[in-house]
Amino acid sequence: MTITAQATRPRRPVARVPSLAHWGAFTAVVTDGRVVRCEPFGHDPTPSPMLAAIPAMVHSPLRIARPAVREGWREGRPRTGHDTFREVSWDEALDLVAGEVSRVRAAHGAGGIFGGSYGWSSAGRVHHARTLVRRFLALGGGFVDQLANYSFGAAQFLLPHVLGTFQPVTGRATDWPSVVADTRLLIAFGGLAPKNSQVGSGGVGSHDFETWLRRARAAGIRIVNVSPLKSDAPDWLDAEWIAIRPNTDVALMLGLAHTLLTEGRHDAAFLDRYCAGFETFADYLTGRRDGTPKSADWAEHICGVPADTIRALARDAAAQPTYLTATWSLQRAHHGEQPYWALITLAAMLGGIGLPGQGFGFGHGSIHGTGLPRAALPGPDLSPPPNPAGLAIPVARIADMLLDPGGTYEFNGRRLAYPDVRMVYWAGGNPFHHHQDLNRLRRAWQKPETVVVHDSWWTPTARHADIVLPATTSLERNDVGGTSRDRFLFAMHRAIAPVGEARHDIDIFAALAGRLGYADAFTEGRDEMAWCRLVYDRIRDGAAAKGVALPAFQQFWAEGFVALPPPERDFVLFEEFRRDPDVHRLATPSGKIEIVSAAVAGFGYDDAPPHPAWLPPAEWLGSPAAKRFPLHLITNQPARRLHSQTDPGPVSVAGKISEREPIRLNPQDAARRGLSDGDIVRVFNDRGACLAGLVIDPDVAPGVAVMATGAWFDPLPEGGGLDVHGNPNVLTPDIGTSRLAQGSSAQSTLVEIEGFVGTPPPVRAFAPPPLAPLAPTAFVRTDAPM
Ligand SMILES: Nc1nc2c(c(=O)[nH]1)N[C@H]1C(S)=C(S)[C@@H](COP(=O)(O)OP(=O)(O)OC[C@H]3O[C@@H](n4cnc5c(=O)[nH]c(N)nc54)[C@H](O)[C@@H]3O)O[C@H]1N2
Ligand SMILES: Nc1nc2c(c(=O)[nH]1)N[C@H]1C(S)=C(S)[C@@H](COP(=O)(O)OP(=O)(O)OC[C@H]3O[C@@H](n4cnc5c(=O)[nH]c(N)nc54)[C@H](O)[C@@H]3O)O[C@H]1N2
Ligand SMILES: [Mo]
Repeated sequence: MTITAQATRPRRPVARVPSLAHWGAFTAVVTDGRVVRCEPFGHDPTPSPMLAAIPAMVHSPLRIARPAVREGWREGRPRTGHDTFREVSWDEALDLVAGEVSRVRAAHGAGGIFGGSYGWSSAGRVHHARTLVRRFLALGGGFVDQLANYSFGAAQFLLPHVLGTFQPVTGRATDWPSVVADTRLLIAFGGLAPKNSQVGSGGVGSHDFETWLRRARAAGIRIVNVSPLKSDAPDWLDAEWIAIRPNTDVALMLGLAHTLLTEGRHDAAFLDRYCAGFETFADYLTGRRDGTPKSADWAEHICGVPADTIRALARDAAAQPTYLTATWSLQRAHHGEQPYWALITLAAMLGGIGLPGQGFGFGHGSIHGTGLPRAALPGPDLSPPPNPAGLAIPVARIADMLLDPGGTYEFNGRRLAYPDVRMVYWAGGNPFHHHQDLNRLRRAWQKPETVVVHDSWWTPTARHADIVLPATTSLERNDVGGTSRDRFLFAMHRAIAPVGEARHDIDIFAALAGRLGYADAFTEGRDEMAWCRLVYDRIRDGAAAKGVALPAFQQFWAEGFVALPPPERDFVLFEEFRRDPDVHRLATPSGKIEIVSAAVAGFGYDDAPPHPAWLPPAEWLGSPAAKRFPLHLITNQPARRLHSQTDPGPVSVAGKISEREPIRLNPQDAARRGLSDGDIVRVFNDRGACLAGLVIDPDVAPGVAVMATGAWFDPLPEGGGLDVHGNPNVLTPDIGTSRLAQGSSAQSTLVEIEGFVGTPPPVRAFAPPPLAPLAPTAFVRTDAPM
């Protein structure tokens, strides 16, 4: 019977295709030209549930079907995010974009075009949109770029002063096997949340973080989670929770350091041989200069951790091999340079830097790959050529730049001026998700004459653009992916035909370069597969130079992946420096770890003094603003998506409460406000407000609210600064970490929360904008020179 039924059902062809997302490698199962399922990579012990969002996103009604132009652009009407778009042909769209690039370049030079285009784009090097837009603009004569990233912008500019390099923040940390074997006490500032290690820029083959955490647990290592959020350490880790007040880690670290110093538990020999400036710092610790000893009692009043706990932890850390880690979130805060400098100093006082399982590391609990053993071989790389204009702003200063052309600012010892940008070109990023104080960004965003965006979906940024070009997704093209922090490299095979009229970013830029007269420079005569081969062959050559043989491209492509060998020995951060600090000097002026930096002193910045110091952030629970806004809002990375990517997909949507992004609050704080689980609440401060769905959560420290980033920005059309969906960046401050690094200060945000009264406005972010039908000549310039 069954046999007959099967025989009569038409068999649909099924293709199985290797592919890769930032959150994992998978096999795309394709039926009738549609991706129906993503099966996790066979070598992945803990695949990310986020893979399940991909099929719905690839075939989503939010896909941009064809090029579109905003009505009102030519008339200079403001960009509202609610405008109607008119669909146009590719030829017309490409003519318009090429025309604008050459018009702005001719009239205003390279400084008129902003192409920093910050954003994660997709996994896969050949089609990495942000790289491609910078390549296109660099080869065309230059543009204004963005420096560093939102992830660790403060660390990137501080650490070279302290360690001579920022490599320790990019994931090159002491390998987990060394920690498991030799650490006895692991103090994790910001915790060790597995939610974050789902993701790696470039793609993840094997999610090994949980495996290593479980081994650390099994080895009996005592683990302390210092965080406002208990769930930053999974329950099964049995970590102790030190519920710290947000943004006060420096005070805790100073309290620990003070205890070590005053009780003579610090490693004076290490400080003498390997560090510069400890004496001066010690004067600060003891209060010899400012009259305030940074004692455990002093620290308790700031960070809320009992002084006895601080003293006991300092003694325990001095008594056994201790490893200190800090997540990147600590430095994404006002004065975010300080906790990193203080952590390094604390590790130096403990004396274990360069020894197995001791010292410090950054980014465990932030991202996939930190501390994972992997041979030091190159990863996929196709960096864009240098920007001939040499223009760039610190990444998070975009609104300042647009609002203040010609205005000056301080940055890492230099005084610089903002360019006068007339055109913004974005491909592969979503600033209307990622930037702080989105209501301010919306005002700044009115400044450029033209905004061009490539995306696959009608994101909030696409809706704030003038010319929108539809890009294919990874499933629609061939590519090579992976990162230098993962054990695998991946072939990414085209699974389906482009959806709608979408084109590959690389082909869009090649067509534009053709119109502008430099197609050959852009393409270098390569097609898609030739680029894939180039990326792979570079890795293969790099590996061969280190004595590691990788298969030829054809074999790699046919098999879909290649596994890289394990390292010969565990990497231990600063092992060589420790062994011989004269031969392996650090690239700092003193050749040592700079606890005091003469270079930083020379800048004369009161917001970045010459040694680690407690500098209260502009907003925290101890600041005057806390009287009106008594909750510190942590906007952490979302467990159910990558930033804003796949927010409309089923995995993220399943986590929403009455369609809004969840906000978590301690039971006491909820009760004080008369709020119940599941309520729709209004979260607000002077910068704006958003709606959210309340989750009462005892794992959140009192006085703290937690809301993930990435809900698609959905401002009320009638204005008023209210986002109805729950993008917390309407609340965050748009200020640099300090004049030194000018990083994002997203984590320094105070808010108040109240119940929302009345009928909540509908969420419209997940419906495409109003589209007027194809009109071939609607946007031909009337003022074009003859
Ligand atoms: N409040 C607060 N804000 C934050 C943070 C925080 O902690 N708190 N964290 C910050 C950090 S660390 C980061 S890294 C940023 C992340 O900010 P972004 O990197 O901007 O966020 P994504 O959502 O990953 O945006 C990538 C965009 O690229 C698009 N895209 C994907 N593939 C392609 C493609 O092939 N072609 C094209 N053209 N487009 C594509 C996606 O659809 C999406 O719109 O957010 C920052 N913002
Ligand atoms: N699932 C998922 N994973 C991701 C991403 C994603 O979008 N989704 N994004 C990736 C990217 S681009 C980046 S840059 C990394 C970011 O990595 P992180 O910046 O480390 O990530 P967050 O989740 O913002 O913060 C980690 C934890 O730090 C705690 N924390 C916040 N403020 C403080 C503080 O002042 N003191 C202490 N002690 N703890 C604090 C929060 O409770 C938070 O859960 O995450 C990556 N991982
Ligand atoms: Mo990031």
